[in-house]
Formats: sequence, C-alpha cells, structure tokens
Amino acid sequence: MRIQKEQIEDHNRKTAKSHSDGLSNLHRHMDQKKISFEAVVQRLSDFQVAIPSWSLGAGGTRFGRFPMGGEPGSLEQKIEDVGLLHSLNRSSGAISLHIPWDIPENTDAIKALAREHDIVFDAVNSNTFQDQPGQKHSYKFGSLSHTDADVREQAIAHNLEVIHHGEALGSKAITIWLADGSNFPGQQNFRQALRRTFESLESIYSQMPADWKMLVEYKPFEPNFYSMVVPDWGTSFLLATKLGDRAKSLVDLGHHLPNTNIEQIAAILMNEGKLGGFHFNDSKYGDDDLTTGSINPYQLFLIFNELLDEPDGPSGPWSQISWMIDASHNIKDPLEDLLQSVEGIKTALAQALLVDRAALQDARGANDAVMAQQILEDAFRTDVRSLLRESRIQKGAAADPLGLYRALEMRKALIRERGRDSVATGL
Ligand SMILES: [Mn+2]
Repeated sequence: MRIQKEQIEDHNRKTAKSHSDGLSNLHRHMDQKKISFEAVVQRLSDFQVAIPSWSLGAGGTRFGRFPMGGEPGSLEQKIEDVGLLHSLNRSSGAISLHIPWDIPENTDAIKALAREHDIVFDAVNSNTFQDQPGQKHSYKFGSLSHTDADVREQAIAHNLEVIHHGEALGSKAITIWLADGSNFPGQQNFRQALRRTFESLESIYSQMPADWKMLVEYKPFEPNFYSMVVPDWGTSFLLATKLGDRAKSLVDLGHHLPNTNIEQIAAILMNEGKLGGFHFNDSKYGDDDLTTGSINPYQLFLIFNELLDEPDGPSGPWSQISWMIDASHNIKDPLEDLLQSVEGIKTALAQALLVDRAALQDARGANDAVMAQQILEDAFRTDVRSLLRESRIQKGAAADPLGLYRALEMRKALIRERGRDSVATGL
C-alpha cells in the first residue's frame, strides 16, 4: 500500500484557499511577537517522532482484544505502515523495534525496504517482562535484578542480542524498561535488588558499541504492584549517572503517579545532560496509553516549554533526545490514532515555540507571576493548526493527513490486501 505524490498534491490543492487565510492571521500575530515564522515552520518540519512497532495493531487489555483487520503480520508490513504514516505527515520517519517481536530475517532486505520508505531505525527495545518459548530460565520473579545469577546472565545476554540486531540495522540506542519488582511487602530486598540491577546494567553498558546510548526507563507500578526496582526518575538518574555518560534517563509520560510535575522532571534531567528519551502518550488514571494530547494538552505544552528552555544547536541537549510514541489502543484504527498522536505532539511543540521567552524571563525576574502565567497561556491558546499545515505542505506531506487517510479509505485497502483476520505480530 503506497500513497502517490499526485494524491497528496491533489488533496493539498483543495484546501489551499482556507489554508492561506488562516496562515496570514497567524503570521501577523507572530510578527507582532517578533517570532520568526520561517524558523518555527522549519523546526516543525524537522521534528520526527519514532513509531513503535507494537503500536501498529490493535492493542488490548487483559480483558480482551479487538483486532482491526488488515494489521501488519510481519516486520515488512510494519515498516510499510510506518511508511504510510510518514508519507502522510513527513514526521514519522523512524521505527522503534521490539525484540524478540521484530527480529529481522533478512537484515539487508529490511534496511532496503526502510530506505525506500525514508524510514530510519530508532532505539531498540529489549523484553524481559515475558518468557519466550524454549527459554531456559523464567522471568516470573525478575530478570536483571533476579536473585539467581543464571537468570540475570540470560537477561544480560538477551539485551546484548537486542543491541546486536539494532547495530545491524543502524540503531544507536537501547531502551531498557525493567518490569522487575515485587508484589508483596517483604518479598524483595530493595537494596540488593537495586545493586544486582546496577551490576547487570553495567555488564550490558560495558559491552555496548562506543557510539550507542542506553536509555533507562522508569515506572512506579505495574506489572508489579508493591514495588518496582526502577520506580521513578530519581532511581533512573542514579543508575544512569553511575553507569556513565552514554547512559541516560527516559521519561514515559504515562509512567508517573497522577499529578506528578513531569515538566519539572524533564527540566532537571535536561539540566544535568541526562534526558535521553521521551515516550509520548497520555493518561487519566495510570499508564492508560491514551492518545498524546487527548487528556492533558496543557501539560504537554509545559513539557515542551521546558525542553525548549535550553540553547539549541546541532549537538545541544535537544538533539540528544530520542522521541517516540509509546501507546497502543483497543478501539481505534491504530494508524489514525498515530496520526492524531503526532499531531498532538507537534501542536504542543508549535505552541511552545510561540512563547515569548524574553518577556517570560523579564516577568520572572520581576516576580510578576500574573504576567508569567499570561505569557504561557497566550502561546498555549494560539491556534497553531495553520502553522502545522504549512510545515507539512512545505515538506510534501498532506495538509490534512487524517482527512486524506480517510478519503483514500486506507484501512479498507489494507484489509483487502492483508485480510480481515491479519493480526499484528508481538501483541
Ligand atoms: Mn515506554
């Protein structure tokens, strides 16, 4: 399934008039605030968010799963789906693989296919939260933190194998999310579990290629409900700091307790040069994996506002961050949801780019809380949709990606091609 260049051009012509009206209003508004229109459009065009391979099929809960039909049944088809998204929005030019769900059978062919779709391979993800068929030791009671050295060795070897697959594809990072923890008070010695985890991570880190980074993800609960070995950003920061320069913390928006000030966490990690990656999603109660920006768009804006509060450059802190969506859904067409998620992320980024930073600095210096709040809200309440549309049109993407996806009846075409019963691998 491919989208032709002509289909996008034809679609964009139809919306040209209303687009230029909206754009000239915004252009005037930005001129008044002395914010460069061209620079913001460029920044939005450049921004790429990796799509995780597990988000392309219907997700599910432990109560049930409702497949969409036409789901990608192989790694090749997953890359084609990301290619489809990327041709619609030109902002999804990377895929993040999950091993062992996505082990390439023919690395060269996979790389060639990705190149055809203009897709690169972002961070690879290891999996020690479930047992695989034929596996010698079980991860029921943990992996890198396990009390048994043989289990830890097996988990270390798995992570090295993941790095090995990633290297062959051109990835430069491994994300380690550890499900280890305990379900009942007394079950686990906190100190010893943390020490064992550090030693296991150290073993992986020392064998990682020199140009790779390790992203240490954290999560307060689930699948363990009393304690997690890496429950919060502090523990992740501690581990990453002890490991070395190439180990960084990874912030997953859904991995916080309700009302946590995530923007402040992002600011602290960035200040210390330890923010290595971001997983986007949204949540109402816990790790809900809802569409990014659908529940709390102001929080997302405030996070970008913090991330942009650093001087930028080719090797600046911003350029060190791996961006990825981490969500999978039970009821939506996953491709439509991903288009919405990317739009939600870029909307928040665009609004944060409109913050009058000099005025904000002055207001803070004068302890003018009213004006500081006003400056942020002025940016947040700006309708940036025409700005996003313009950044897409300039890049050869569809003015309205979701609209074109629907107009071309892409899901129907995928079902025709792959069948109604095709289910995404790995979920
Ligand atoms: Mn995550």
